[in-house]
Amino acid sequence: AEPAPGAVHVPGWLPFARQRELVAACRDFGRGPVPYRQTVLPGGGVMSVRSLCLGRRWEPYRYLDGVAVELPGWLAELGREALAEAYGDHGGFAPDTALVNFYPDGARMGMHQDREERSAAPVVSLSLGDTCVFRLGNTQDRGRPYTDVELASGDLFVFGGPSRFAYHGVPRVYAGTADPALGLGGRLNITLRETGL
Ligand code: MD3
Ligand code: FE
Repeated sequence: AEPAPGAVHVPGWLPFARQRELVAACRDFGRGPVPYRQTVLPGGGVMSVRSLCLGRRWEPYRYLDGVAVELPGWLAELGREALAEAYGDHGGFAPDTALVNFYPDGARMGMHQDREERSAAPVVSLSLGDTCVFRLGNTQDRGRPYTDVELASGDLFVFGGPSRFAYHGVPRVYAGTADPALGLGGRLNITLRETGL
């Protein structure tokens, strides 16, 4: 489905076994030198989401900047496969960073734009665990018009073209909606990007 120009939603793209592997990998990432942390925004607010950044970091994820954690090659490759699936061609997409966001029960992400990357390349998003409401807005402001889409475990979403610079957020996560066999309480989202840095 293409809820907005350049925004492509592929429900259930990841097979369940692959989802489980990704959940395990995200748990292992957090045992490394860069733990999941609540990000403090430039305005002083603290996000309820816990984030971990692999590979190249950009604002506001440059905390612990001295510590290098490589982006695994298999994860960058998964990003290319995802883009090929959504657009029919990966178009040379070469992600150099992965942002892993963990949403414990009650966590949300306010409406924002992702403008700190120095690249207009698409963003690949993979969802795991609890289903959420993802809100894709316009490029002007945080308000209407926007489109609400439910993102469930295994869903792929690619944001390219005009949607790349649209406001977006996660107003709600439905607690306890994940398959218990996934071994995850809450929601995980992995975004793969080119920072252009
Ligand atoms: C739409 N993450 O990390 S998914 C973020 O589910 C972020 O954790 C949300 O927004 C999450 O910045 C939403 C992915 C996403 C990422 C970048 C976008 C959606 C986007 C850029 C433009 C439009
Ligand atoms: Fe974002």
